[in-house]
Amino acid sequence: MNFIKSVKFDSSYPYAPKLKLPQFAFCGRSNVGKSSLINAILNRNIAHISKTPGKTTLINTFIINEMFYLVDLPGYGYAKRSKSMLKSWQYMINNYLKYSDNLIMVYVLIDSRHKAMKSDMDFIEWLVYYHKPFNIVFTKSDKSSQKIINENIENLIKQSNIPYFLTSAKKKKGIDKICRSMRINLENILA
Ligand SMILES: Nc1nc2c(ncn2[C@@H]2O[C@H](COP(=O)(O)OP(=O)(O)OP(=O)(O)O)[C@@H](O)[C@H]2O)c(=O)[nH]1
Ligand SMILES: [Mg+2]
Repeated sequence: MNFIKSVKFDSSYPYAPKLKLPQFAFCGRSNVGKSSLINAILNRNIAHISKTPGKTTLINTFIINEMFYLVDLPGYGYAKRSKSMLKSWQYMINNYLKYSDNLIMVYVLIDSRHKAMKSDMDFIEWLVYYHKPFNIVFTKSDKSSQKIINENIENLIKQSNIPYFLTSAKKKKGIDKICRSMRINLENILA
């Protein structure tokens, strides 16, 4: 089941772009695995990955099947950058999400090894406040025990019914489920 037929790098934007086609956006703390997840979904190394947090500083967009975008956003909460730089990133991310009228889904990535942090919770609250559709994606499941992962999932999801995925970009775990869900979301908006 591969619904990815064509992939084209579109652009690296230093500002919030106004995109015309439907979009899936990938957000989360620096180093959580946004670019790796995008590569796993697209089944190629097209988004830049780094061991150093803060690699993606621009909004990178990829056009899929000449029909929709995957949007790789800079990570939030990276402490080693200056305060003013963090503010301008935050502003760019928030501005993009706030004014994009063709946003199908925001994937909020959380490292499955750790409890969600304050910056994650703040970001989720922001999405709720602005009525943005979002799902949670727990990343790097190959790096931790099932027990810890379950605790971290339970801690965040609790009784809420936010859909979530458990993934490993490295082991290609949970990737099919995300693809299936993306396809259903696309079919719904195009119907
Ligand atoms: N073991 C393991 N490592 C992963 C996985 N996903 C990402 N990584 C590693 O985590 C590091 C960061 O991955 P990126 O995909 O660059 O993370 P990012 O969220 O795009 O980071 P920024 O662009 O800096 O915000 C890299 O060293 C990846 O190889 C995974 O599923 N398993
Ligand atoms: Mg990145």
